[in-house]
Amino acid sequence: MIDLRSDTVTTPTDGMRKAMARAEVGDDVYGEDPTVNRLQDMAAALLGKRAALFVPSGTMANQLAIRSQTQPGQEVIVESKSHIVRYEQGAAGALAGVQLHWVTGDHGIMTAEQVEAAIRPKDPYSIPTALICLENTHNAGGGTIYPLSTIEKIRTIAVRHGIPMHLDGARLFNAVAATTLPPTSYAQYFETVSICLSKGLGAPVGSLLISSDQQVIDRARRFRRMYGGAMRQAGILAAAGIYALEYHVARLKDDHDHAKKLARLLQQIPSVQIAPQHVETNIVIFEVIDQRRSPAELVAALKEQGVLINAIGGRSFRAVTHLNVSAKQIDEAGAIFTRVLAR
Ligand code: TLP
Repeated sequence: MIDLRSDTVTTPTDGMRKAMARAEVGDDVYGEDPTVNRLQDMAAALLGKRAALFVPSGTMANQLAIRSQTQPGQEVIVESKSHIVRYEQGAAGALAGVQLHWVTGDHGIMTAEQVEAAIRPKDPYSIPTALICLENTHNAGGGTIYPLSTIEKIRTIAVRHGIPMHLDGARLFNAVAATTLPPTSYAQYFETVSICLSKGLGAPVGSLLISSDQQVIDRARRFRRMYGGAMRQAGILAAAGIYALEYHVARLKDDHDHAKKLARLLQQIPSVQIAPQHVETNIVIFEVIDQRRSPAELVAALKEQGVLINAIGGRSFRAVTHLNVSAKQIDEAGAIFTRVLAR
């Protein structure tokens, strides 16, 4: 089976499993797990920040960023197709008590003008804007890379209004691999950044919230406990994360080449609508015009032939490349797509 549903389906490599088995551990609620501490220090240093917190999921990292930098009754600016809006089960409202202000970007990318227009005036009637969140790469936008110049312009506006910024960098290292820019070049514009180890980087579990402000991380540590995310001998998981950051960043480039190849193969199928120039990293979003079969039926027909993808609403589908999919399997997947979709 060629599983292109997500890069979250990756499984630990032999080298990663060995690192996990060897990991020195302690009780992380006491701050005594040396491997967790090493991962946190490593991640903070990589992004040029002061401190980091290891958490079970990307969702928790984003939610801790929101909870730790806002007060109930405030507003957070987010892109309308962002993970925070679409896939976090309303957590920002339910857990942080904030309201989300959606801005619709182009392939997930908001302009500085749009962000500025969304900032509420400081008057007795308006809800205060407390945080601006960007997503890089943008998942539902199609793995889009945020242009650094756009981030810089948004930052200038945020600073002018005294509003902190959070980056959902679940796939920040895909942007890093694609642009060859250092992670610090992106991270410098944000008070907090979340990164996921369990997507293209291939770790089984784990994300980090990273910040330039030790107090934000201290608050996030307390809320992590509140949200049930404080773990004990988590060094076994952190060891996988360290291994992922050491060995699996450079190879993300292969996933991007595979995604571009897949996009070119899909483009040749008459019923498929795709803009290969928008495939910038490891996510391929395309539409299938098929009057006879529903999206669920198309997914089932592809599965029967050995390819798994996700239907993501309307006539759109998402295929994601990752370390468990080889170049040969991309060619095989292309042939299966042609066979099933051209039918
Ligand atoms: N994305 C998953 C699904 O939840 C949609 C996927 O298959 O792509 N930020 C971004 C940009 C993400 O894409 C995801 C996961 C998360 C945060 C949350 O990470 P987890 O799943 O670890 O909570």
